[in-house]
Amino acid sequence: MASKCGVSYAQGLIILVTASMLAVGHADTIVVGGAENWHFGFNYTNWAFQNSPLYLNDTLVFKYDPPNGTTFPHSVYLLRDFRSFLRCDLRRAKQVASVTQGGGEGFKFVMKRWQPYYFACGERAGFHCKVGLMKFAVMPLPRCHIW
Ligand SMILES: *[C@@H]1O[C@H](CO)[C@@H](O)[C@H](O)[C@H]1NC(C)=O
Ligand SMILES: *[C@@H]1O[C@H](CO)[C@@H](O)[C@H](O)[C@H]1NC(C)=O
Ligand SMILES: *[C@@H]1O[C@H](CO)[C@@H](O)[C@H](O)[C@H]1NC(C)=O
Ligand SMILES: [Cu+2]
Repeated sequence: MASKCGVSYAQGLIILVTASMLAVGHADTIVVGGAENWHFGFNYTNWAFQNSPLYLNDTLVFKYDPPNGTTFPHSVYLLRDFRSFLRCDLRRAKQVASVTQGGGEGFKFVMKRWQPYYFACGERAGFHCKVGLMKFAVMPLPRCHIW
């Protein structure tokens, strides 16, 4: 994935310029959990670990069925910091997607800032986050370093 960034000096300045032009505006769309989507009991920390690195402007897609008689509701929150992430502390967390927004094509979140993002499901006062493992942290990287 990062191969575009691995331009060596031997490949010359022309390629470097072209590569950096291509890199601007390039971004991937990643479904959180892959085929598992966003559900209770899947290890999203492990998923994030296996799918890293992610990059600035990449889009994360959270897919989960809206609540009905048979499905459990889920949601997406951004936790405030690493400490609240560890504890699944939802106080002062920011809801970014409601229980209905994960339907259809899913809820899309673009990581626009160079900062850690602490995602969690906010349902059942942290139970989904804590026991259901519905949380993960991402630090999106700049796609290309300029040497
Ligand atoms: C991310 O997208 C914004 C607006 O679409 C753009 O201005 C910015 O350069 C992009 N950043 C990166 C690292 O590609
Ligand atoms: C989830 O995955 C992480 C990273 O692989 C691992 O350290 C952790 O023990 C796993 N958690 C559970 C409850 O299996
Ligand atoms: C609830 O949603 C699930 C998944 O979309 C679907 O399989 C199920 O039939 C739905 N149940 C009801 C009662 O609508
Ligand atoms: Cu949940």
